[in-house]
Amino acid sequence: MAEFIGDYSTPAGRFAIVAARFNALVTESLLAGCRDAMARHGVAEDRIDVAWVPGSFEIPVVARKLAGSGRYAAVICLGCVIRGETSHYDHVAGQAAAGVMQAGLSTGVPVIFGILTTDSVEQALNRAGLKSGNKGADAALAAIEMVNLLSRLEH
Ligand code: INI
Repeated sequence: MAEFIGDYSTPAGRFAIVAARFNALVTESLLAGCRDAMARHGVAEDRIDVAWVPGSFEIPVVARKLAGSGRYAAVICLGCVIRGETSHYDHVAGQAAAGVMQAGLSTGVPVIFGILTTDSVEQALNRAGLKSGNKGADAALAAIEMVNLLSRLEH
């Protein structure tokens, strides 16, 4: 029986991060956490490109383009959708999630969902470097694990 698992050793290749400017106070912290985790795992800054989009709704189209370019081992998507009083949240959060999944499935490149979906600003801040860790760092680890797993599946 073969068993495959990706580890957190320094992965090969370049990485792209797609970050939303909406709720930038939160997404800039996610990006900082993501970059820090990449650096701690041996991925130098010059192996990382960052693309900024207006909001989380715009993340999938850019993630799809970058993932399909053949230039990146993984694409990491960072955003923050905070529930308001209208159904806007559901549309933005739902379509962002579906689009990120679609970008990965249609290209075969890991496209990581680092988009916070929270009920409040406090919850979002807690997940962007306060009480609940930094989901940008978690997204970096997921990307590294997936790149290493896919590499093992190929060899
Ligand atoms: N975009 C977000 O990333 N987070 C949000 O909380 C948000 N809310 O609540 O409206 C949001 N809206 C903007 C959206 O992503 C698009 O940029 C906009 O609709 C233009 O297409």
